[in-house]
Amino acid sequence: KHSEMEQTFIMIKPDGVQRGLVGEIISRFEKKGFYLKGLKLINVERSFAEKHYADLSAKPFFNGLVEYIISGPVIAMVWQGKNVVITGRKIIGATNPAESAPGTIRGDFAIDIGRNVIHGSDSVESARKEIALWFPECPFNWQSCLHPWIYE
Ligand code: DGT
Ligand code: DGI
Repeated sequence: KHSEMEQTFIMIKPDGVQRGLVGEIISRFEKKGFYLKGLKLINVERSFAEKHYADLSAKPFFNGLVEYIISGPVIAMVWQGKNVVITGRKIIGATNPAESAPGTIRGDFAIDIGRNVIHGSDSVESARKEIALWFPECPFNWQSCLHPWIYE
C-alpha cells in the first residue's frame, strides 16, 4: 500500500565506488525487496557536501568528511519500501565499522570510520530533506511489478 511506503536516501561514498562495491550494495537492497526509485553517479561540489553534512559542521572531523565526499564520484539513490529508513540503516550497519556486525555492508566491507563506504538517512524527516537536496528534479513515480510478491 502506498500509504505504508517510505523513501530513504542512500549514497555510496567515493571509496565504495572506487572499490567496485556499487553492484554488491545495490544487490543487497534489491534482494531485500526494496524498490530503486532514483539513481545517479555524480561528483559533488564542496558547498554541496557541506550542505549535506550541515548537522555535523561543528565536529572536529567535518573538514576531513567533506574532503572525503568530494574526493571522487558518489552514487546517490532513493530506495522505497515499508520501513526502508530503519531497515536501510540495519543493512548498512553501525557508523563505525569496528562496531558494525558482520553481514552488514560496513561490517563486511569497511574498517575505518572515515572510509565507511555508504550513507543512509537516519530518520524519515532527514530522508525527506536529503532526497529534496540530492534529487530536486525527480518524481520517482514508476511502480515495480513485484509488489504482490513482497507485501501481504
Ligand atoms: P489498495 O487497497 O490496493 O487500493 O491500496 P492503496 O489505495 O492504499 O494503495 P495505492 O492506491 O497507493 O496503490 C494501489 C496499489 O498499487 C496497491 O495495492 C499496491 C500497489 N502499489 C503501491 N505502491 C506501489 C509501488 O511503489 N510499487 C508497486 N509495484 N506497487 C505499488
Ligand atoms: O549516519 P552515519 O553515517 O552512520 O553517521 P553520522 O551521521 O553520525 O556521521 C556521518 C559520517 O561522519 C559518518 O559516516 C562518518 C563520519 N564520522 C562520524 N563520527 C566520526 C566520523 N568520522 C571521524 N573521522 N570520526 C568520528 O568520530
